[in-house]
Amino acid sequence: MKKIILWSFISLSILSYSEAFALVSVSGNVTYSGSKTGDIRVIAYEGSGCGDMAVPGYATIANPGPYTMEIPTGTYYICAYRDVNDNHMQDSNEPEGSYQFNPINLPTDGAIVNNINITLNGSQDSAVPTLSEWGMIFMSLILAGSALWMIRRRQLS
Ligand SMILES: [Ca+2]
Repeated sequence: MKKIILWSFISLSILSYSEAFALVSVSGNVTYSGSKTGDIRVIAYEGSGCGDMAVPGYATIANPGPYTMEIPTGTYYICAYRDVNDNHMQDSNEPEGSYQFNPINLPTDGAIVNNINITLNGSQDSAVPTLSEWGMIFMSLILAGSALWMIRRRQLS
């Protein structure tokens, strides 16, 4: 009898211990269409926005795609950037993005939160808009067509 009580006490304390340190699993997808390379770091921030107070939980992925991180319960701004110069800091010229419904509230220990998707901006390294080959062919067809139409109009009058 004593053994059973002791064992239930031990298992109970293990249970409450693991519960006290339970984390929330946050996962999602990072998309990026630009040409810059480097590790993508997804970070949870407390406080008033991205870059305010980082929490220990974060995720690093080599390429755009799925990430998962474990963070304590709380309210967070989930943000990401591509660390082009690999200095583990977000610099001004590096692609960045944040979850569109920030901040997220994670009140439940052990919860699993999916679809915290982030799109990194690619505007700074996007190319100057140019006509594609098909665009050029289409443009010259319009030009030739309107020239023919004008010639015909002149001949008719
Ligand atoms: Ca950096």
